[in-house]
Amino acid sequence: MNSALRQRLIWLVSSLLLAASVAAIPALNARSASFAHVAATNRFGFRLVESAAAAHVQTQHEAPTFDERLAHIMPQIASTGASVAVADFDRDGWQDFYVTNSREQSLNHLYRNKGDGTFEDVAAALGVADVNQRDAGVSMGAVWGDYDNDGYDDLLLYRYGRPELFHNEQGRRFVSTGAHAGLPAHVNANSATWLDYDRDGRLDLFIAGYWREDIDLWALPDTRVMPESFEYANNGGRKYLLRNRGDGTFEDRTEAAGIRSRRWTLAVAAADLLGTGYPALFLANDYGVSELYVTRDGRTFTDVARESGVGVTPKSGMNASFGDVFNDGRLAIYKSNISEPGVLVQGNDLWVPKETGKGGEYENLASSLGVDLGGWSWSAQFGDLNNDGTQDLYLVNGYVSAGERSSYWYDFSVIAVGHSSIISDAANWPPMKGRSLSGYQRKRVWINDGAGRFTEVAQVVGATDAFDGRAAALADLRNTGALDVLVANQRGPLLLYRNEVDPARHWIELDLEGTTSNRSAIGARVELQWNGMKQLQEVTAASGFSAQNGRRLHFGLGAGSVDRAVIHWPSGQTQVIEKPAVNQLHHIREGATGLALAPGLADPAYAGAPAQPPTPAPGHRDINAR
Ligand SMILES: [Ca+2]
Ligand SMILES: [Ca+2]
Ligand SMILES: [Ca+2]
Ligand SMILES: [Ca+2]
Repeated sequence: MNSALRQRLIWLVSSLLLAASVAAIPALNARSASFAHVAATNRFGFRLVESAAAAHVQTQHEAPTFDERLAHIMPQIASTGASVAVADFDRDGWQDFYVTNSREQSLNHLYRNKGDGTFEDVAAALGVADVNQRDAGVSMGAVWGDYDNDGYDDLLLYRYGRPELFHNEQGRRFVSTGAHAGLPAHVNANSATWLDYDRDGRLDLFIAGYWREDIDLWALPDTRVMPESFEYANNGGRKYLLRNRGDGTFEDRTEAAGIRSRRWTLAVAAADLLGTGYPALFLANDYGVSELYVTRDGRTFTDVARESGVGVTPKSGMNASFGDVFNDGRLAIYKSNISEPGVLVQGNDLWVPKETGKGGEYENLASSLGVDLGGWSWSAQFGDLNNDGTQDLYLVNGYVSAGERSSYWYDFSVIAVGHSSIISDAANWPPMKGRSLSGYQRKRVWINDGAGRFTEVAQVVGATDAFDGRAAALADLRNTGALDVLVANQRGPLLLYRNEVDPARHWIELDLEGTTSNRSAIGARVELQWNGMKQLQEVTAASGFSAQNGRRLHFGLGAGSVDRAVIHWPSGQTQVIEKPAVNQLHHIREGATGLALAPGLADPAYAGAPAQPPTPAPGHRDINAR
């Protein structure tokens, strides 16, 4: 442990008791929020209205109960598993979402969007509800991707237990691929994503372990299972890079690819961050530094986190998301950490590529842009919430909300400065005894003015909940051109914030479908040229913490129109759409506008694909039909 952090922690040991007073802040803010909410649309161009119940979405996340030798700190051990992942699984033009639960025998939910503002839970009927058991494990999250390119998104479920891949049978049911797929037998995973790292047109999988994979959390070998350090822990779970063979099976290429991380990974996301043409993997790690794995040949990866700057300062990484925050065509990385006023202020990281560098060098601008303090932060997602053409940031937080006037922070800081032999043994961790640890926190909604200033507006626009947020996902659930917000809370309800955006503001959405590239278009990058400016977005799978946004790209435009959309497909093709109509969702198939296919990339995997997509929902336009 470096001396600066040690001093800070020792200092807080002697100065605690401040944490309890933080719990009073949400109540004060709630009082002023009701006045401000009315004017929010005028002031910021949008407001959020929590409407889960009206949308017939009523779920309550429940946590598992692990080995009784962890009972004294169970709220910390069983602190994750509330997740949400968006996809239009039945291809009816309305985006649906999957919600996980984590108690043994509890049920997960698949909310099918009925298109009338309400949802129905079809998880049980379609075979993806009853997936939390003592032997197979309990859900930590899920991520959608069409691994067999049949046009229907398939579902990868990751657990503290056995990861499971469900094949989507044309939106009518899900069938577990079981052991046939060749996935690992047991991973204590908090994150996974789909990416086509070798760009062969088939989605590959990355699953990141948190706890060691040989640990059965219901039957510990002993209590020496905790991280060996709060800053330099290398005794976490292994990672899995699983290459899609194209026959429904996956091969483990982790070792061959040079990925040997043993860090405690909480979040992973993939995008072409360094302009190699291949996706890079960013890993947000708890108890240590981040990792940034880059490939230039689609075979081997190198961790460039240290030289790029993103992997120097050890913190408590819990989020990985990407956004072009300055509309200059460069993706910044947002990683969340822990900040507790007066106690421990790590600050969240916003890693922005340096202008002067040739690529691959980042600087942390979170503090100077005002997006560093987010409490005990989890998911943070970029998206244009107010359709003005800039990427805003929605963050959820809160760790354990229990006794409102008692805090575990003092005991937590004592264990944090211990010797590794002390820290790594759960038996040494002080009992929580019903106390809170960074509970009841205010969420953050940062609006980006495009010039380097973010304004925090959560209470004003209506994001006033104080649950222990884990996953947040953004998606236009009503096909209105506004990004609605889904929030999955640990031991709390799933929230659906309907986004009401000033209708005078223009938008455009692009629903990309690969033909030579993977059909989900994951890794496709769109540069939208608009009003003499540009916005860059890349289609990703996992984003945030245990979350997946809607995969359609949503761009706000203010009062503007679009000059052109330049699409860089993972196959290497570039496709240009001139002057696409605004206030429309456009469905764009790779290569369908008559541009030549790159030679040698025709893939027989598409031979059996449906020739026609279903009829688009109202408000959609199939750009290929023009
Ligand atoms: Ca649907
Ligand atoms: Ca599929
Ligand atoms: Ca592949
Ligand atoms: Ca904006």
